[in-house]
Formats: sequence, structure tokens, C-alpha cells
Amino acid sequence: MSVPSSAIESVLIENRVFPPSDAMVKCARISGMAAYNALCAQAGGDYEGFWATLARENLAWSKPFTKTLDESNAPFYKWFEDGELNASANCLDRHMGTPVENKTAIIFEADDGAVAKVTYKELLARVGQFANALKARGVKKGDRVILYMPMTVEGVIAMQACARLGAIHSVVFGGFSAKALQERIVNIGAVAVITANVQMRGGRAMPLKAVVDEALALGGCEAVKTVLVYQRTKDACNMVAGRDLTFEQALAGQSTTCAPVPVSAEHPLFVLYTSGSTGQPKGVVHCTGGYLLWAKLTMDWTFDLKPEDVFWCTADIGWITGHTYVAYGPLAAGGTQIMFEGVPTYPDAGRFWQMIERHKCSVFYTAPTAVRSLIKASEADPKVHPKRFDLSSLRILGSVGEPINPEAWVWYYKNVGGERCPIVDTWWQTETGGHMINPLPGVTALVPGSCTLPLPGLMISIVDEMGHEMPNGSGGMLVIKRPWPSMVRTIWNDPERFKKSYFPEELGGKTYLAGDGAVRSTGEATNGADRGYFRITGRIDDVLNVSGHRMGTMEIESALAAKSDLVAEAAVVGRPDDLTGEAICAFVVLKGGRPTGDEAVRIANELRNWIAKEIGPIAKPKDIRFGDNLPKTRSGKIMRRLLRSIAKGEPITQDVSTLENPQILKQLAEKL
Ligand code: 6R9
Repeated sequence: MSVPSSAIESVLIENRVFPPSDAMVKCARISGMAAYNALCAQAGGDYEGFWATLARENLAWSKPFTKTLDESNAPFYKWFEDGELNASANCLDRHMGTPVENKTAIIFEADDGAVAKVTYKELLARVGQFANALKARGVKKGDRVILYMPMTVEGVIAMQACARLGAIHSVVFGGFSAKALQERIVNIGAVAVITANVQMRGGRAMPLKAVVDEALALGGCEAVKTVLVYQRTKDACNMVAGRDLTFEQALAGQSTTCAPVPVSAEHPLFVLYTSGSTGQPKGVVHCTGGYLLWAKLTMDWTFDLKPEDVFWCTADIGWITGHTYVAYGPLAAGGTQIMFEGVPTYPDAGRFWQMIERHKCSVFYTAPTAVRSLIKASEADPKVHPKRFDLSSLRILGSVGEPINPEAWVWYYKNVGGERCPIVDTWWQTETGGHMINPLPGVTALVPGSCTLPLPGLMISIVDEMGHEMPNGSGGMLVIKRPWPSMVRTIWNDPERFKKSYFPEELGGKTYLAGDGAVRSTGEATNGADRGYFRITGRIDDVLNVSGHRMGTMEIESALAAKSDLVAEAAVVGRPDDLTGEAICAFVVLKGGRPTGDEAVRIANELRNWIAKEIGPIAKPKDIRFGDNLPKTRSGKIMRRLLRSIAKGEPITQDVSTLENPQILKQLAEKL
């Protein structure tokens, strides 16, 4: 655990400040800084009472809780434990008999532009029917179900149906390989897999079921008794008798009513695997009550969602953002949301803007990588520039997944938001369940590149390795000092790793270590307007953020090492990239010696394809460099900071006197 120099470096001073408009302050749920401060004070005065009230107001409980927070087995905190509820009932049944019943829950736009709308009532019936189909296959409370689905309404239905039964879903992003999928199926002990024949992206059909078959054939998946297949297209796929059913077959004859199973607030709702600093992904466990409270609450606080809003979060359901802000939050809040199957650049890079215009989207939430790639595209082709579209329906913009650079922020603000829409730059993680640090539309003066202030009630600060609070202007590690309702509860099958990763002894064992570096503003450049604002400076562990996707360098290194006929040793680091935020750079030593010319290019491509097979295409290194060796200390430790400099193309200014083989640096600096 150490703070990298990037976190301590003094930062470019940003002095542009965008205060909230009077109109926004007036209409927002949390209206004005005084209201925000009052909420913070309330939480400060009675922390448990603050969350208890919100949990009672925002969720429907079938059995009320009597105890709010149990800290007796810290850091395994429990929230609202003796209360009972059902997540799906809170997202669907709860709206029946209210005006939301016949409201559109989801406006689905397919890859090819076809649009389908589903009301809350229809969604409830489809979820009920799907839950009955799962039940008929023996799926029950506590069972684990893997989803490997496209971005379609059926994905949300499957997640909600699991929740309805108290079954624990684990969604695996459709871009992961058969091997990655199998590891997750085995780790979680899944009894069923829900998938589709194909997923449609950018006009192309990509197989999903075939990948599931391959995963199951890799072994260790004997617990899987059922595979349900959504026929996204008419294309046939292999079906195994007795194990596999199409949705149509599974749903035939099933009633559309299925009583939701009440579960304890601490019953796991889902497990989502994410990269950490070792080779093995972590199964982040989220529980029903606290997580759902957060999903609902942040829809209200961060997005200030109003009944007439049309909300659109562009994230895939395979990531946490797609869980909280597609599958649960918008439904718990009774909102109308857009769900999009395809990619932002198909049929052209005006797709997002065209869809905002078409569906009158009012709250739009996307990733900086998407913004940056659309800036580039609109510079190359004026026809896809957002100014060519009617985006007047927008009132709030959001950003998530990685730091947004001030240039991209300002472009987004001007060209998409028409200088009228606040940008809520939301810092959070798979582990936090939902938003943690971000502006509130009716409260916060915005500063490009800053995620501003914690949500009311959260105790977040920046500390050094000893846990000492850092003054404004000095970088350190981002920590959360008090438990919060939607926090990760454990790592599936690995409570020890949970403690070690997030609650290190060095910090006393009860402080949550986020794994990010951060710095708070002194306010000097803005006459105090942004004093105390947080800015995230990037990960402090071996996790990269490529296009907003978390990738462990160790995972990629293990994948390379597994190609044991070719690879002797490999080290993977990140380097800044204009488009994807960070890019993966691999330094490889081959068993057969250092290749050059065409052979080096051929082997690099072979290794890239290998990684795509081992993990998924998102883990393919952008750069691969070959060397006779890696830079090592005399004790044999790979000097990663040198590799980072080489990857960036920087001259080596660090002290290399402890290096065993300094001549290797020049070799590794050569690009293919
Ligand atoms: C929601 C999500 C979490 C990591 C996190 C941080 C980075 C996310 C950010 C941000 C700066 C933001 N991150 N949002 N960095 N500003 N607004 O992305 O979860 O996939 O678990 O990634 O992403 O480094 O630690 P997850």
C-alpha cells in the first residue's frame, strides 16, 4: 500500500466554476447548499437514525427492521438485518395501483433501431412468468444463477426474476471469454445459466450460447442443471437435451403471477466479479436492503429524477453501473428509462444524440471514454456533431467510470448540455454499490474534472499510509470512515481477502480503503468556491482503468504466463491514453529469445488473441514489447515504475543503480 507519485503531484489548477442555475436549485429535491449541509449535520448527529429514516421512507418492507447497523463483527457490517423485503417487489409490485402502473418502464432500442416499450404492469407480468420458469427448474432462494446476456429487456427481466425468488444473480459481461465465464460459474457454484443465442452489436451477431457451451465443457460446472436461451435472432444454436431450454419453451404454460419471496435485508442480492490486484477476480457481494436503498436514493439525490423524466444510463448490465442504474435504480424510483442494445458508433457516431432526440431523454449518464470518442468522431464528421440534433429535452448529464478530463467535460457541457445542464461526475465503485462522491444538481457549483463532495451522510476523507488525514492540496488515499448501507459485504468464498483488500490492519481494520488516490482542493484558484472538493487521481493498486473497465495487471500477466509454450515471463503496466483513459502495455520475455521484425508482430498478435481467449477482448494489450529480460533489482523484483516510464515513452530519470541489468531498458523502449 503506497501512494504513487501521480497522486501527490500538484495538479493543474482548474479555476472555472459553474454554479447551479436558480431554476435548478428551485426544482431540485435537495435544494441549495444549506439543505445539503443540514442533511450532513443530521447524519453527523444521529448516523443510524439518518439511514433508518431513509430506509423506511424509500423502501417497502414486508417486515420492518428494528436494528439499523450491526458493527459487532466489523468489518462484516450488517444493515437493517432483521427487516424483510424483496427487491423485485420494490421495483415492480410497489408501483401497482399507483399512476406508475401504466407508465413506460423501459423504452428499448435495438441495435437495428427497432423500438419496443414495456410498461411497469407488463414488466411485472414478464418477471413473474420468468420467475415461475426458474422455479419450475428447481431454482430457489439462495441458489446462484449466472447471466451471460445481451443488453436487452430480457436481461433485466432475468435479474429481477432471480431477485423475486431470492436467488443470487451474477451477471458476466458478454465480452468475457469462455474461460473467464467458466471461472465465475465454478467460483460461485451456479445451478443455472441464462444466456441468448447471440448478441447484436454494431450490425453484427456475436455468439453467446456457443461461449456458454465452451465454458461448461471446460469442467467443474456440474452443478449447472439448466441453461435458458433467449432467442435474440432466429439463428439456431446448439441445445443440449434435458439441460437447455429456449425462453419460449421455459415460459410456455407458466403463470404471469409469482409471489415475491421476502428475504432478510442482509440476504445477498447479487455477486459481481471485478478485478483486484491479484490474478483472481473478486466476487463482490451486495445484499438486498442496503443496496436497494442506495439505488433508489441516488436516483433521487444525484439525478433528481422526476416522474416526467426519461432517464438513460448507457452502461451494460454486465457492470455495476448497469446493475444500479439500469436493472434496479430506475425501476425502484418508478422512472422511465431508455435501454440500448448497440454501440455508440453504429450506424454512425451520432447514435447517442439521435436517440436522445428521438426519445426525449432528459437525464443522460455515460462514460468519459464514450464522450472522448464522440468528440473525435464529430471533429472528423460534422454530421454526427451533437449540435446537429435537438437535445433540448436534456436537463442533467452524468459521467461515470473514470476521471473525466476538463477538456472532455467542457465539450460535454457545451455541446451536449447546451451550457444548461449540470454534469454530475459520479465517483463510486463496484464495491460501493452506488454513487459516493458527486455534485447534486440543485446544490453544487461544478468544477470540471472534480467529483466535488460526498453524498450527505458519507464520511469520506484522504489519508496517508499511517491513516493521518491529509490537508487540502495534498494527495493521499481515499478512505470511507464509517460503514454505509450499500457497501460490499464480503468477497464470495473469501472473507479473508475482503478484510485484507478493503479494511487493512494499517488503517485500523475498520476504515474502507477504496484503492484510489485523491486530493481535495484548497479553493485558492476559485476564491474558495471549490474548497474541499475531491478530485480522483487514479488507482493506487495494480488495477488499470481502460475505457472505464477495471482490469487487473496481474490477471493479464497470469494469462500471458499461461501461454507457457511461448512466454517465459511478462509484466503488464498501464499508460495514459487520450481515448481510453489508460492503455494496457505488456512487456514480454519469450522462451525462444527476443523476436524482431515481422516475427515480433506475428507473435504479438498471437499473444493478443490468446489474451482475448483467456479473459476477453477488453484485456488485449495495446502495446506489446519484447525483451531478453525485464528490468529487475538484484533481489529479482521487477521494477514496474521503470516499465511505466518506458510505456509512457518518458526518458528514464529515476535512479537505476539498484538495477541488475540497466541495458535492458533501451531494448524495451523499442516499439514493434
Ligand atoms: C462505477 C464504476 C471503479 C473505479 C474507481 C475509480 C474509477 C469510477 C470515477 C472514477 C474518477 C469518477 N472511477 N468513477 N474515477 N472519477 N467519476 O466505475 O465501478 O468498475 O468498480 O470501477 O473506477 O478508479 O475505483 P468500477
